[in-house]
Amino acid sequence: MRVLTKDILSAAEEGKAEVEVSGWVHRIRELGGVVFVILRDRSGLAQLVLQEKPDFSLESVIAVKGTPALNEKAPGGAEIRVKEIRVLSRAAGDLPFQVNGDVSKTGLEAILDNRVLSLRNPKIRSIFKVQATIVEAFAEYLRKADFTEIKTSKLTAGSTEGGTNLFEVEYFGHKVYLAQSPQLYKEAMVASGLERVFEIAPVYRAEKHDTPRHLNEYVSLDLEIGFIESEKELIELEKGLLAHIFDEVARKNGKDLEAWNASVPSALAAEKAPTVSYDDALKIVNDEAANSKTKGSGAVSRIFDINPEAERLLSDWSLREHGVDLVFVNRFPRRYRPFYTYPLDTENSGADGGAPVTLTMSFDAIFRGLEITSGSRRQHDYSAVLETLPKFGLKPENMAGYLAVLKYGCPPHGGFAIGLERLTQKILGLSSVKEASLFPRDRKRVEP
Ligand code: AMO
Repeated sequence: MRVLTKDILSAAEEGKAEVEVSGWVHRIRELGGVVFVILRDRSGLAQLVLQEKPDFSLESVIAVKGTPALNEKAPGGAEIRVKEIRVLSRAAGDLPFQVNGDVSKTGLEAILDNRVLSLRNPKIRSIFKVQATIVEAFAEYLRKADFTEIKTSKLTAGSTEGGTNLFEVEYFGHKVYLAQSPQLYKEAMVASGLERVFEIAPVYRAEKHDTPRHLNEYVSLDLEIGFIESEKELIELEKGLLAHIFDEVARKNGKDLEAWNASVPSALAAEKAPTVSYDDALKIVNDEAANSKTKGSGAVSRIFDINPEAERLLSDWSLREHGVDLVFVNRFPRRYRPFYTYPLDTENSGADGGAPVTLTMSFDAIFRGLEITSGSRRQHDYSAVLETLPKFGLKPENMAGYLAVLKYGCPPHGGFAIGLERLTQKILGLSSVKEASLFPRDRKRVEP
């Protein structure tokens, strides 16, 4: 009977005479004439006891038959005394990556250069088990709330999020672009009458930055919803959604969290995350920075924007004041948001008492010092969008499809997008977002 390594203990306890297991050779150790092979399969590790020297090397794929026996010293509390071995695939002896090594001591470049092998390391693979739970929980929560899942084209005629970071694609003799987001399509699907939609798909940003927070291709967890009045409803929706994701990760990925010495906020804590306006957020970060200066951590210059440093300070503040390092910032000035964002009719005096600034019904979610979400209510008024496009360097004639959505009856609507790799990174405390992408694309990496 073929079993998984995790079931060897119960097979031993039940006194089964023989089981079969198969997997990869994780480790080989010889001790006083006996050979111990640690076998790895999708469920974990198991000890095999062999009487003869093996004729296979690490990472070979084998199937063995033998008797399960209790042994407290073996991983999982049991082992298999092997009677028969079949080598299903022999691995070459010159492994370029030590799969069974301590990856916390391995540099990111080595991990990514040897991606197909580094993904065999159980700790590294656990990142993608957590990621799978996030995706599942995101979809599950929204399906229950009557959302419909959609899949939209990743080839577009133009920009949605700002013109500079587009990848061009040669398309039958003319130029098209890889989608920066499903923004305009998800809005179209709200207006199609579905009203509530979500999409889980890769998007593309030709960012030149090589930072721990940027990928050139990432998975966007997008949603869009009709008949809202302001971004505040979206923030409430995201709190419930994140609370569910955190709960599911805690329930399903206990061992994976343990491997990274990580934990998720409780659902209750996520629901209590504060919302602060952009202006208040700037005051908070400057106060926080000034306070840390008086504690002697060096000179601090004024922060004028919610930059990475500000995101970190806001998270610290939220953890201290509200018990959760998740914070929503809303009401961003117009200049920071894309053309489709709904403006507020009130103006503030400008963060530093300068010229009046138009604010928007927009928000970001910052989790553990990193922006994981952007969202907003959208401008659904056809003539207002026509007026706005040129101010953002966009040509109405290139956006006929989108404009038709607004021209022929579109409800007030809004939505947001969570970066899947960033959320995974922050749940597990990974130092770079690239670690949370199976095959990350950055400026110098399109292989493997
Ligand atoms: P935005 O451009 O802010 O908004 O992206 C939304 C979220 O996607 C993630 N993200 C990234 N992750 C990794 N690498 C990148 N280069 C990268 N860029 C963005 C972040 C970010 O918060 N259409 C809007 C969303 C909306 O309003 O519905 C949009 O795409 O987590």
